[in-house]
Amino acid sequence: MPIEILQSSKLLDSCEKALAERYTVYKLHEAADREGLIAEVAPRVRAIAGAHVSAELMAKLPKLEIIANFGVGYDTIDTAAAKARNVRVTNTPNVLNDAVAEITIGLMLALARRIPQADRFVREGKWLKGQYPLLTELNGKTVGILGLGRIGKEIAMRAQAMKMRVVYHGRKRQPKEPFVYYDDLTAMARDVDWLVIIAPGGKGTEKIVSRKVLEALGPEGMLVNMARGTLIDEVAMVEMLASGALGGAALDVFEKEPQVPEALFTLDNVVLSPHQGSATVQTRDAMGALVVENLEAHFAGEPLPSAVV
Ligand code: 8YV
Repeated sequence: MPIEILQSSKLLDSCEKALAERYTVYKLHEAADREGLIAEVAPRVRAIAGAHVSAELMAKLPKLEIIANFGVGYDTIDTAAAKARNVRVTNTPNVLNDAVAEITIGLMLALARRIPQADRFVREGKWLKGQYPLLTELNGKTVGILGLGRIGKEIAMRAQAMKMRVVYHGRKRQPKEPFVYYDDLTAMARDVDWLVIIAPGGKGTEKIVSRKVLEALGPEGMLVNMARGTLIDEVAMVEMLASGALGGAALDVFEKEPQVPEALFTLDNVVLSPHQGSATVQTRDAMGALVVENLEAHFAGEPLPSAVV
């Protein structure tokens, strides 16, 4: 009898195919009658693949052994509840580091030189009537990285290639890293030209980029969020971008995405991106493969390639 698993969110075709070859998969995210499906399969489901798994859902699945999250960030999985129930949780680290780091630099350049706006300027025939404004460069500037983890380090390396000075803030100093460490985020924001957010989401980091931090970054400061919308006081950010109290922002993630505060749509000092940090075929394929590898290892009784619980 094949092992029965629940899929909790949309996955790549390659990943769904690999899962279907190995397991009997029930697609919860597509179910017209969600509760009906859960009640029917609950006595047999041993795994969940995908994101968004609450304590409530876990409580309905007495045979649940493992949740294989699609994504490095697992803030939509209640890991405390999983731990309490002896349910393992895995994520998809490392395979997305390069993709996220590349687009971070891309968005920084897009914001510094206002590349999307420049494209619109040409298309709208405005170049025929005048010059595009002179803007800024990355070289010579200081970037503060909030969260010098695996992706943060890849961003740091690429920022150095852009001739930027790198400093960082995180839970603790990493003595092996060559960059200056700030134990205070506001102090770092005051000293940098760019603040790049690449720390995990979840309760521990909610709104840590507060109004006070944004004020410290100031009217010349540039903000880049590649992590989760929850890390920023979004209301303060929108207000400050509109008033000029904050210089600019390149945003890949939002508090209630795909809903984006409409006030941002009219602002010229903002570059918006639809949560596409890891969104390349190559990287999403690798993330999907890691979801499958974790499940296979679990059911073979082998060590999990990337366990978080
Ligand atoms: C998402 C991400 O997983 O890995 C993460 O934490 O934010 C992304 O790679 C992706 O949006 C999944 O759909």
